[in-house]
Amino acid sequence: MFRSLAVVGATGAVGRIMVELLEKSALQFENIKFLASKRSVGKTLTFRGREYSVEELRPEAFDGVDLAVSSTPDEVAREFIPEAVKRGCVVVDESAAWRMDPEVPLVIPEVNPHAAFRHKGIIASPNCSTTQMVVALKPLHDYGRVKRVVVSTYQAASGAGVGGTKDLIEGTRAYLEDRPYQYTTFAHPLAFNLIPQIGSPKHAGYTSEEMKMVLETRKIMEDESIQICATCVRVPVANSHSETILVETEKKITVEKARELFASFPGIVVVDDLPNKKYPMPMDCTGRDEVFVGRIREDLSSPNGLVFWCVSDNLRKGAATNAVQIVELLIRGRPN
Ligand code: 2RA
Repeated sequence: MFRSLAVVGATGAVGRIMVELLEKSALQFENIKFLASKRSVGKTLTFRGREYSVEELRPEAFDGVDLAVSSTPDEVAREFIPEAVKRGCVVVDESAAWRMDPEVPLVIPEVNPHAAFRHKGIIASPNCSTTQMVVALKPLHDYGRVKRVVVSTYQAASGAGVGGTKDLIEGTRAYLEDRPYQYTTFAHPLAFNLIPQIGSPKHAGYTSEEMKMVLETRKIMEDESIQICATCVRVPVANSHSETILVETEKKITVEKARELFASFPGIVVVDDLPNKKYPMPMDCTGRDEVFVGRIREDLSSPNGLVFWCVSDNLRKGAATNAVQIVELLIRGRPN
């Protein structure tokens, strides 16, 4: 049914990883094309030993395309995705443009695969900070029903795009050489600093990034009663987001049980050995497709509280990997 594929935003940071993951996957397509903004037209891309020219993202580029996987800025996704759908193409979208549309399923394949098959042409992939948290919450929710979550994030510079990474590297260099640097992506210096704002002011003193963690989590978990308090912070880490997650469940989950639940859930790796200084760290998780958890302990201040540390590559499971897994899910077909 899906014979031809387009990768939209193929030359961007997430797009490049999508191409790499598709190349390594077992997926086969009769036709594949790579689309990007005018700026990238003429660039070439090698895919499974063949060279492809990057084509311009235009509505007509979707003629004859069955399936697209897309990573673009929100405004581009708002404009082009309806054009693709009009032409019979199913789009897996990494942007935030369509995530909260009630007609659009928001999917993490390990968590709510069934939702993907309700699509009307668009399937959205969640925000990076939401995805890793929800993967970790799902086994706890299935066992003990999650009632409340307090999460603080430590988000890497790469989450803000290539400009974010450049700001971190150049800003660090300038700081060490004691010369000024004009940050282009961040509103404040990131080197040797933290910025407790990601996104724009959105609701009651919370930012758009924090509200994504609240609203997207409830949509994916199909449970509007889950209470979530999020604080999102940009940290001077190159790649991979980290989170401290405090979860209160209806049924008590002991540390041993949590470890067992995490370890048996697909896509989660437990690294939890405090005496031997073993826990997930951004450097170790970069380039990996899983969600890593560690520092699992009881919350000493509440009867059914559990706290843990969660790290994942924001460009991979937080973006490209999840989108490609949705493509694999669609091709594999509905779970029984
Ligand atoms: C960030 N979560 O890290 C965003 C990217 N979607 O800025």
